[in-house]
Amino acid sequence: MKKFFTILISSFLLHSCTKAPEPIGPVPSPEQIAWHQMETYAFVHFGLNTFNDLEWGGGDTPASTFNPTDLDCEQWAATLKNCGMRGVILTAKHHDGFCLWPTKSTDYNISKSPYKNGNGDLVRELSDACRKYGLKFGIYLSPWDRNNAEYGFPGYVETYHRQINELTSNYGPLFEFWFDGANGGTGYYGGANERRSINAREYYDYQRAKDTIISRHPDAMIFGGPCQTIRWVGNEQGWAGATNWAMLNDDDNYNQLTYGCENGDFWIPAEVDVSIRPGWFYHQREDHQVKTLAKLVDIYYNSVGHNANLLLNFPVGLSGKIYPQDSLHAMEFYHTISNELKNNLLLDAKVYADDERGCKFSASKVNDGNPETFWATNDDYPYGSIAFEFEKPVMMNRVFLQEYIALGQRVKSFYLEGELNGEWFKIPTYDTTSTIGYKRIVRFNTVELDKLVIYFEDSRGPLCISNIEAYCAPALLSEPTISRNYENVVTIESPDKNAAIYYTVDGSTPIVGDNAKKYDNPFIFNDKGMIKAVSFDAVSGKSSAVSTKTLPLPHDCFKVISPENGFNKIYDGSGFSVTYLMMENAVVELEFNETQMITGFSYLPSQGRDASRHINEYEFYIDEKLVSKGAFGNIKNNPIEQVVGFEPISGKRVKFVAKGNTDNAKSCNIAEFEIFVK
Ligand code: FUL
Repeated sequence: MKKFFTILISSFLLHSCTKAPEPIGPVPSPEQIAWHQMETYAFVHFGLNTFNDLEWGGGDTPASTFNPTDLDCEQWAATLKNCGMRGVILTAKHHDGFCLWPTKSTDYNISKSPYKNGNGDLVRELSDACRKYGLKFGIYLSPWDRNNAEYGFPGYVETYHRQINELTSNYGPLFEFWFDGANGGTGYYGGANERRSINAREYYDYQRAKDTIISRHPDAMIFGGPCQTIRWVGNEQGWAGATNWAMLNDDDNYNQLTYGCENGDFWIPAEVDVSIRPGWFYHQREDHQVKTLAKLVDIYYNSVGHNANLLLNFPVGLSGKIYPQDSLHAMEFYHTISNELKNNLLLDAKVYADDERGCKFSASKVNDGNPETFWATNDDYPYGSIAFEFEKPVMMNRVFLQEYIALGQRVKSFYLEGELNGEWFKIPTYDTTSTIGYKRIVRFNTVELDKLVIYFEDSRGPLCISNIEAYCAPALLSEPTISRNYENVVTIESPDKNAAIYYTVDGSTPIVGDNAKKYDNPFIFNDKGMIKAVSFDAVSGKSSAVSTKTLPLPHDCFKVISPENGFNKIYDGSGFSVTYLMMENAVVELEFNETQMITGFSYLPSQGRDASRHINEYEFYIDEKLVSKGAFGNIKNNPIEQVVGFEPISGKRVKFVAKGNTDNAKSCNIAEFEIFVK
């Protein structure tokens, strides 16, 4: 009897302290939770566009042009694996309609190309390689088809479903199926060459598509369309809102795509798709525009760190391989993030909260390393605070939080406070601290702390926090960028807000604590000269490599004779503000106030994404005498700054004349033009 009562009492106690909070809907499906856990995976855009230097082929590009000479899907898979990617999504068909597998649904496919003499099947090759390298595999199948004669009519819908059928039947487990939002417009359409528009929500019969996919791949996420289970984030720049709910009500509302909807009825989390280069497909002209390490790291914190998954695109090149600079940057990115989030400062910290829902949901669950346990507050407590106490002071600049999303996304607002030597202070963060969701990583400038407290000010119900970590990421220490605008204001920027910047203006190498000045604000520099700068991390005492900017004479030292308008954009230090000149008068002519010893000039073509009309032939005169003429050989493919130098020539008036441009167009572009003098 006694034994019975003991069991009864202990089971009562156990029950009273083990009841989890009620879910607050909507909640994710187990498949969606598994997808959240993938966090980072790759996109590959490859197809006819690659071989025709296009982003959106019209549907009339001959299949015979698809001719990779050295295609190696295993190289893709091995590279992507080494970059920390957990899966790959392949553009099995882009808007041009060309299918990368030997489909029976259309002749416009890989079997009509020279690749493997028509016996290739890229979907097979990549899915096999993914399996071999332990990557999940997904498919992008553009609904819009600019090749198909029946596009816009019922016939194409059947063709499209046939393609979905083939792809879901023959290529192993799929983790994601991507329906692109771009729809309808001009196209070849079997020779009709016209504009066709459809109502995308109805035309494609997405419900049938979803049924087919899910019946064969129950774990797969559906991206896009009216039956989606994950959503587009509303931009292709690589960021989700700092406030980011996984819920959605209205997928036509762009604001909701980026920030989600607190009271949304559906769990439809965001996926951030962004390319490692400006374009989705490979273009040689973008070889110098592979995103920098600093940019990729920022993208990570603005996507994975903002409760979204990151889908990073690799435009496979003409040879059929991922380019070395792309894989190098992506690998550095992976190692940097892994290193930044390596030593969890909270593992050994003492933790306590102001409210706990009994023993099973105690504060200690946030740093027990188990994602299935969580700290929860009582039902009447939709807020709360949690404190971490360190044995000795720690340096910190990242806090990493996760909610137990199986019970819904709850937190609406929180902030961080630190304590050092008994002094409390609020920690200023880089962006708003509002929602958390599956994962939120908060960045701030390095602070020293004895204690960290996180105040959850508002929540949709009792808190359910499964994990909290904190880190001190070393500064990235990329070289700063130096630029001077038309008003002679010099700005120096470091991609890492944690790093200080030091500089010199006399051409000497900046040494922190010696000749270098600390940069706090932009400053005027109205002379010619050389500015050098470094990023400096006070925590490690390390400096970046030195960046150097040679500044020509400021514009008040000369009179602009040509062009009449737009010289301010040519002399503002930005490759993105561009002046276009008609070829018959594509002249930059300047007259110095005083005679100068001229040593050369530089021309920077537009750095815009789809820039064309770069000057590729020029003449250069000093005091009406031709001193240099020539061509900028590879400027179409590699539109970087073109520098021409010569032995010093004394003169007052200089003239740069564009004699040709890369597109034989009537006008040409100039982003920047500078004259160098001794
Ligand atoms: C866009 C498409 O139009 C682009 O070409 C690319 O495929 C990108 C991922 O989605 O909407």
